Parts: sequence; C-alpha cells; structure tokens
Amino acid sequence: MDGETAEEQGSPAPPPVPGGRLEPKKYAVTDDYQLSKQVLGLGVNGKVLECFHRSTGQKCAMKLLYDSPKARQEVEHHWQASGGPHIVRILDVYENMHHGRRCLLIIMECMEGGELFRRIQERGRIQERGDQAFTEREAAGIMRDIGTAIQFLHSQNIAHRDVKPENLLYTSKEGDAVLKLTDFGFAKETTQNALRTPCYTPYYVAPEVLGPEKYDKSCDMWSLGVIMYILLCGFPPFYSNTGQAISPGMKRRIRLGQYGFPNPEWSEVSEDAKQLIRLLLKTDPTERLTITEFMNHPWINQLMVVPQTPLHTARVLQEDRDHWDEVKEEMTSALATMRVDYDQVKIKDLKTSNNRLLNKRRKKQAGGSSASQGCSNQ
Ligand code: I85
Repeated sequence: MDGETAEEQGSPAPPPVPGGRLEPKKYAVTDDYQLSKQVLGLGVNGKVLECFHRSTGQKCAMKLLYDSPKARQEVEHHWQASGGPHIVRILDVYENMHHGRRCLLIIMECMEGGELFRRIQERGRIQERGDQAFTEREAAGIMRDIGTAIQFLHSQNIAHRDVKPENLLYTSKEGDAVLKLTDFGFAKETTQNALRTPCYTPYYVAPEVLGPEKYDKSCDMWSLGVIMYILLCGFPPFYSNTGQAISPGMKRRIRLGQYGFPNPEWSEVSEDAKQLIRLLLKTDPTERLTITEFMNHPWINQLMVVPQTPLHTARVLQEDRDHWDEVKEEMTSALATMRVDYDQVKIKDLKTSNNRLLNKRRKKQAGGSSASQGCSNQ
C-alpha cells in the first residue's frame, strides 16, 4: 500500500508541476471538461461534482469554490500539498466567472473507492461469508499511510486541521487502492510570524512567540488518535449521548481525556496500540506526540511485528451503521471546537509576548539604539 505511482497515468495535459507557482487557467473550465450533474459531496467551502476530461475521457472531480480569501487559501494549500504522498492530487485549477461571480474550480483526480470506513464496514457484511477479518496489522498500515500524508504536510509547515473519516478517500474499489487525504478548507500555514517577518534578532525572541505553532499541528495528531481508535474497534473514543453533535458532556470528556478501552472489542488489541492512542489523545496539546515521533513508533514503522489479530471493527461498523452519520458530525464539531480553543490560546500568548518585546524595544530605544520601525507581526 505504498504507491502513488501507477494510478497516475493518463492525467490531462499539461501536468502541473507540484511545488511550482499556481497560475489558474482563465478560460472556461467547460472547454476542457464535461461537467456531470453527479454531486460527489459537499466540502467546507464548496461542492464537488463529477466531470470528464474532454480529450482523454478521464473521470475527475471538480470542486467549485466562490472566490474569497478563504477559498484562495484552500486552493494555495492544496496546491502546495498536491503531489505529496497520500494526498489527493490536483490536476488543474481554473478561475471563471459564473452568474456574475468569480469562481475557483479545482480539478482533482477522482477517488472512486469512496470513504475509508465505508470500505471497512463493507467487510463486516462480507465477513459473514467467512472472509478474512480486518486485522490490527491492516489498521497499522492505514495509520502509517495517513501519517505519511500528515508528515509531508507538517514538513511543508501546513496543518490540515480537518483530518476526519470523510476526508480520507480511496483511489478505487480495487484491492490495491491507495488511501488519500483531501479538503484543505481549514488548512493553515504554521510558519511562525516571528521567522517570516523578523523585527528583532531571533536570539532573544520570546518562546511563546515560537511556541504556539504547535497547536495547529497537534490538532492533526488528535485526529490521528481518534481515527486509530475507531479503526481498532469500530466506535469512537468520545461520543455525545444527547443526540447533539457535541454535548457539554462530550466536550468535558474530551478535555479530561475520559475514554476507555472496553471489552470485548479491546481485549485482544496489543498494548503497543493502546499506548500509542494514549500518546495521541493527550489532553494537553503540548504533550501530544509529534508526527515524527508517531512515524518512529514501532507500531507504525515495524508493521511486520504488529500482530495480525482479527478485530471487531468491521462487524461493529456494520451493526452501528445507523449511527455513523452522528459519529462523523461529532468529530466535525469536536475539530471545530478545537480550532477555536487553540486559536484563543494563541491570541493570548501572542499578546503577552508582544508586550514583552515591545518593552524590550522601548528600553533599547531609550538607550539610544535604533530599533527597526513599522514591522508588522501579522
Ligand atoms: N470522489 N468530505 C465529504 C471526491 N474524488 N470529496 C468531500 N471536500 C472535498 C466530500 C464530502 C470530502 O474537498 C470531498 C472533497 C473532495 C472530494 C473528492 C475528490 C476526488 C472524489 C468534501 C468521490 C467518489 C467518486 C466515485 C465513486 C465514489 C466516490 O467522492 C463512491 F465510491 F463513493 F461511490
């Protein structure tokens, strides 16, 4: 399950250069693509439609975004990530007017295998016929693939911040399908302001200014913990029992890290796996594993020693299928809460640290040295 090679044949020309500058095509997308009425899904910033490349016939997915700074950010971040391992690839970007509004159109490779957990759930149906159960080692392989995507993003200083089941899609329905991450609608650059617009010598920059970048990335690590938990048992570690997407009780349990590994689903799962989950679901984001630590964990980097224990996952997903939409909504709300909470921590930190720097500068200026003027830390 390590290919992002073979499936890439026949992409519409000219192939965009990943890492190169993004220059959206200004002529009509319909010159190159035949749009179909088939809606593949609704994203954070816009809907996704099926389409076909006119000259090659290749089936693709088109995301329609109304132009806004947020939409531009999504396109930029996705473009920067496109070509990375286990990331849904962008084939083309257009900028068109539609009913008097400027639109951005992202043409992506079509992920015809559907969502990650749907595929596992289907095995719960098939399993009744005596097929192979979903195993702990397979779960580890999936976690390594998702981790590879996150590692790439974090190395590019991008936090995805919306890693959740419905954004993990398979390239095809075949056995050799590749799992990939999509939707960069909440992605954020984590490069520190302090380093991009240095108004002072970095030697004495306050640690709080450098520190907060951790929170955005740690959001992705929490997601990895939740996805890994569900992969191993079929239900989430935290859930609302009121029918609300996120209840006060659920929020409290997340904050306090109250979850368990109940039997019978967890009785045969390895201690290594449980330990890894505990490190990912740490309530304090600064204590959570980083992506490098995660990728170096033996459960991830030594797949061959992960036991091939059959799991309850496929059966539980199949039996609880009527609750799956709620599970997805709950994770969506939990991530939204987390992004807001972490942003607030950041604002607080930046305020206090800026004051300290300002004070430092005032002192310096009073002493006669000239500090740089008009630097903004935005
Ligand atoms: N192909 N979150 C849930 C989909 N190919 N999908 C979502 N944000 C996006 C939809 C709503 C993800 O950015 C989304 C985005 C992009 C896609 C996307 C990209 C490329 C697809 C929102 C399919 C598909 C195609 C054929 C068959 C099947 C699925 O969704 C299935 F297997 F399900 F039948």
